[in-house]
Amino acid sequence: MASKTASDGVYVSSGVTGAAKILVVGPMGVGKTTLIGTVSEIKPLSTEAVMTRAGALADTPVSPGKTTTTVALDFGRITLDGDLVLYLFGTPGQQRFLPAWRELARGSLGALALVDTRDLEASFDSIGHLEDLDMPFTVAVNSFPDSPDHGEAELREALDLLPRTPLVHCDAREHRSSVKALISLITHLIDTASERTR
Ligand SMILES: Nc1nc2c(ncn2[C@@H]2O[C@H](COP(=O)(O)OP(=O)(O)OP(=O)(O)O)[C@@H](O)[C@H]2O)c(=O)[nH]1
Ligand SMILES: [Mg+2]
Repeated sequence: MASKTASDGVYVSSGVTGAAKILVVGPMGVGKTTLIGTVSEIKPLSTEAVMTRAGALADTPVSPGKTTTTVALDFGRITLDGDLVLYLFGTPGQQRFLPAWRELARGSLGALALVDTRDLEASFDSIGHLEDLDMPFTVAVNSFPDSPDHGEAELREALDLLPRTPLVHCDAREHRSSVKALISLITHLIDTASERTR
C-alpha cells in the first residue's frame, strides 16, 4: 500500500527535516482563521463561536457580515518545499483574550502579524506584544475591497516597524498569496537566526 504523503493531507511527509511553530496574530476580523484554512494541508482546527450581544459590548466592532469569532485558537499545518513543516497557531483577535495568546506563543519561532489598513490602530496591541516577546515577525496587510491604499513608507511609520521587519500584502483567501506571506516570514526567521548567532 502506498504511504501517505503531506499532500494526502494527513501525515507529515517522510522528506520533512525541520518543523516550526508559527503564530498568526492580529485584531478581530483581520483574516487569521481564513488564512490558516486557506493554506492548511490538514483539516484545520478552529474554535469559532457565534458572536453575542454581550461580546459586542466588550469587543471591537467588525464587519456586519461577520457572525462568528475564534474563542481559543486555530490550528493548521503546511509543508514548505517538501522539507519544512509549519504548525500554524491562530490566536483569538478579541482584546480580552490577549493574555491567552501569550500562552500560545510559547515555543513559537515567529509570527505572521495580519493587518487591516481600515483600522491600523487595532493592530498596535498584537504587534506590541510580539515586540515585548522579542519574537521576529512579518507584517502581512490583508486587503479588503474598501481598504485605503497606503504606501509602504506610510504603513511602516504608522505601525512603527523596524526597517528589517518585512511588510508584505496578501489576500488571506488565496493560497498562493498566503503561502508567499509565510515564506517571507520564514526567510526573515532564517536571517534573524543567523544574525543572532554571529
Ligand atoms: N475581502 C476579503 N475578505 C476577507 C479576507 N480575509 C478574510 N476575509 C473575510 O473576513 C471575515 C473575517 O475573517 P476571519 O478569518 O474570521 O478573521 P479572524 O482574524 O480569524 O477573526 P477573529 O477570530 O474574530 O479574531 C471572513 O468573513 C472572511 O471571509 C481578505 O483577504 N479579503
Ligand atoms: Mg478567527
